[in-house]
Amino acid sequence: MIRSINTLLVPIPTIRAHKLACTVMNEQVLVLVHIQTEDGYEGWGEATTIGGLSYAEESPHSIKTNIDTYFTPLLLKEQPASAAKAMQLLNDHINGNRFAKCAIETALLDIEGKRLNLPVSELVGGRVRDRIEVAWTLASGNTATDISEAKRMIAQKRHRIFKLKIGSNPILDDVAHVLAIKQALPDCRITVDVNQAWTELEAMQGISLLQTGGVDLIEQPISMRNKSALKRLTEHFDVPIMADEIVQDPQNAFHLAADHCADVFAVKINQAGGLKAACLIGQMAHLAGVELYGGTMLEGPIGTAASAHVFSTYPSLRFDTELFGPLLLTEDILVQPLDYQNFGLNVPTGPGLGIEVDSDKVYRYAKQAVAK
Ligand code: MUC
Ligand code: MG
Repeated sequence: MIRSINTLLVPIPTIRAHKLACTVMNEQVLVLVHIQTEDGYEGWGEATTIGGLSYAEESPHSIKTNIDTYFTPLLLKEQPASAAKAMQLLNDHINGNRFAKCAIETALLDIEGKRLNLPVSELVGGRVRDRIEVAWTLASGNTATDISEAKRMIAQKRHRIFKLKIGSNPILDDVAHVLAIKQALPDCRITVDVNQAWTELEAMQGISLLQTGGVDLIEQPISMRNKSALKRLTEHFDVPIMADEIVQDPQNAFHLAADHCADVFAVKINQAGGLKAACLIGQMAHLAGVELYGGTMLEGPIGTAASAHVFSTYPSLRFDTELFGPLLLTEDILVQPLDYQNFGLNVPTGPGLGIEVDSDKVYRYAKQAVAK
């Protein structure tokens, strides 16, 4: 029986300003869900998004309000006996709110895994890899700073794949920035993420220049509302085009995969509406011949661990992952940090998510944020 569900907003400063086309982040507000059961188990989930409402339609505050007002009373009243039954109940009674649903499912799977003494990866399909490679996003806004940051990451064996955030400057300026970085790091895979900022015509110009300059992957160049243009770009260019914001729930992902609207899907557990939904998207994409990339909403360690469990089950992860969220934050909330080594992350092996949350610290930070 579920005894309590607490939703906490935990703001943590980033190590530097993180500049995207849609926002500049100086802190990340982690949305954490803590579920406790009558028989003494506890589970944690996370529903973090980016830049308030600038990235997605759920904000940290809407997620907390909706969980507290609608999800929690429903779950406490119905007492679903498993994470699967809980998700069926939530999907029957609550429209949308995929981020909030993901946090609840994560916490319930964490409990289920602890109860069964199995890692979450085994509950959502079974892991086929224990380690995943992790890209880093260069988003300081300055070319020279980005190059020295990348060189530091390579020297520390932290990252050797880099993603650049573009779209907020004139196209030729952005292209010059990217190509300067590609030339400085010729052996590294370089992705650009435009976060929907270009029109189709701008994308034709921008991608053509980036392709000639040897850029390896182009992420969500145009609006998520323009599926047919994404398909046209995918067909037109040799450089792989990756869908991100447009990949939402499994049903929409099914149509995108069947129509081959992109060469690669960036899958995010929150955007998918949960861990099993993200697994389903990965399996469908694979069957349709779409390559996979493990995306992040810049979650802290709870969402990152949950994502790692999911991506560990993908039959192929050709474009690796970007599960670096915890490394962008100035504070950790785990007793033992996640195990980043040798350009990757080792997927936790313990029961549930395989992590121990420092709950005193988390509750203290959440309280301090309310008092401000
Ligand atoms: C996005 O659009 O992919 C992921 C990495 C990063 O820096 O921003 C996010 C969001
Ligand atoms: Mg993206």
